[in-house]
Amino acid sequence: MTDSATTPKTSLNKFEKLKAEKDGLAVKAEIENFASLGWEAMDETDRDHRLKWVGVFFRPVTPGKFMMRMRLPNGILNSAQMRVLAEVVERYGDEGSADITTRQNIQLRGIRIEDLPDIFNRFQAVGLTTVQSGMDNVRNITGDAVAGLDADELFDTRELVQQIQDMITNSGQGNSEFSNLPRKFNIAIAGGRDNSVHAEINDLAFVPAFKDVSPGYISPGYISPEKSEKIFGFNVLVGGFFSAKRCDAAIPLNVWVLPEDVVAVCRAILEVYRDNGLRANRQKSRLMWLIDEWGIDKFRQEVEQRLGKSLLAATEHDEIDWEKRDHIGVYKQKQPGLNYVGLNIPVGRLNAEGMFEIARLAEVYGSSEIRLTVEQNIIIPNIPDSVLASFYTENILKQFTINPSPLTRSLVSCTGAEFCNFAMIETKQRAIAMMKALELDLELNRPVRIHWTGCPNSCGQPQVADIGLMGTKARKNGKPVEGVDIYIGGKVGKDASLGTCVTKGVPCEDLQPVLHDLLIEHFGAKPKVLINS
Ligand code: SRM
Ligand code: SF4
Repeated sequence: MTDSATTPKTSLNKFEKLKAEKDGLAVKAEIENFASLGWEAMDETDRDHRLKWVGVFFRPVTPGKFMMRMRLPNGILNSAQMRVLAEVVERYGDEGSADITTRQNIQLRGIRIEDLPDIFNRFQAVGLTTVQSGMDNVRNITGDAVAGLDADELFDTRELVQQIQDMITNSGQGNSEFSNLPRKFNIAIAGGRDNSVHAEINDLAFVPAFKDVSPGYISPGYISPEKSEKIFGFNVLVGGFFSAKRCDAAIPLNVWVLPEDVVAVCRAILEVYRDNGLRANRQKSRLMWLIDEWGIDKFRQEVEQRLGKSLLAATEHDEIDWEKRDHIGVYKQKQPGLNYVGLNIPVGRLNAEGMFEIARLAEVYGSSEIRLTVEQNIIIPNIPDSVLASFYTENILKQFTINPSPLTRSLVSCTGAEFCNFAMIETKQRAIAMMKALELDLELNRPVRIHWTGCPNSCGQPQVADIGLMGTKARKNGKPVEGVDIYIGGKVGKDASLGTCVTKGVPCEDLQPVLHDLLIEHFGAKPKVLINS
């Protein structure tokens, strides 16, 4: 073989190089060593990048205090697991905290590298994993937040989400088959009619759809019913993503699959992406760029080839025909006499005490189960009618209320400058303060979904919000100041579509009157009449 045959056509970028030198998952076996070396002495590439393959993120903003990102498939955990997470956070005092993320997940803060061996042992004991939750891996897989509870659901997503995670991560142990994708990859499964997972902003999404299957209908692997009948399955969407360079909603793959084929289709799509996705330029490495290059028909053919069978065409209509629900408050379950209760966790921020309390509530009143939503809130399911009255008297409900005010209710915020070095502004504290100030002045008769994100990476999903605020640099009186670009018109649930940027570079200090006017003009807010006493 000549030199030119072995030399890659494009020189590898920094990330491809570090992955080629050593697979990220290799650090799994080196945790004890890192712990004894300490964060300052260990190899910097391992520390800053490869540790993300086990969900451990070096934070340049708080050096030595790492972030840990879990994997919580379908956003579900139990009270024993929450208690272990709370204990981890508790040991760091004021520096320990946790955030519920926009992917139904939890991140822990303040982690010291010397504690990792013990933390991983504790996670293993209660069945928690952080594996492959960062860098060029598949992120936490989202599913319907009220799967198995909602009388109107079409499909209970829980088991399927778990199966996909198990396939990708080798049941949480780590899987080198999928540890070197060209870039991150997001998967979601919607099981209800309200698109609770924001299917359209995922690289791969499954949305409920019934297909008319006629007698004699033959296709490899599919049932041929005796009489014409509607069969439940999913239409498949691909390529949705947000990045600083480009944001796109997912497009139809023109494929309909039975639930039992979902895992295999996920695998086939991931293999096609892994082996063909563009790797030279990280700004162009997400799945949609490959689809652009190939066209959707060729992409579909390649997926069929990997799968080893032909796929059925998508149905014309899917079943997403409801407005999106936020699940805050008390709701009857399909199981008679049981309720699920949605608690508002302002901007998803928790401390150890709050986490212990949530675990206790789930045990005392529910079935020990705890769920997370993509709006960064918590649901406690399986609370019997008979104990609801006493549940309402719990003190923690003053902090994590079941009846929040309309702006706080729908507030979402990414991490921002407190911990994220990409951030151009502080987000979480500012978001809470701004909502409180606006609520003092305005009457609102409906929730308005306001999403804050600290930079154009869009982790806080400003494009799906009624009002999205994206951190940027602005100028005031000739001086650089923290500012936001304002997005309007994100539509979720049925007919979901992305909002667009309407105003650029509003200084944060001037934002309150701008939001005040927007809420009056577009969202029916009315100035409060102040009565002098
Ligand atoms: Fe994100 C990078 C936080 C959801 C798009 N995201 C980051 C990093 C890891 C950057 C860093 O190293 O500091 C942030 C960690 C900050 C920290 O300390 O918390 C970060 N992203 C988050 C979270 C925690 C925001 C939140 O407060 O909820 C979310 C974690 C989800 C999870 O549990 O896995 C989070 N990030 C998202 C989403 C929303 C979603 O998935 O629905 C997006 C847009 C959707 C998408 O990816 O298509 C998103 N994050 C990004 C990007 C841009 C990706 C790209 O293709 O360019 C980056 C930058 C990157 O990957 O290079 C990024
Ligand atoms: Fe950090 Fe930017 Fe993501 Fe916010 S949007 S968490 S600031 S990368």
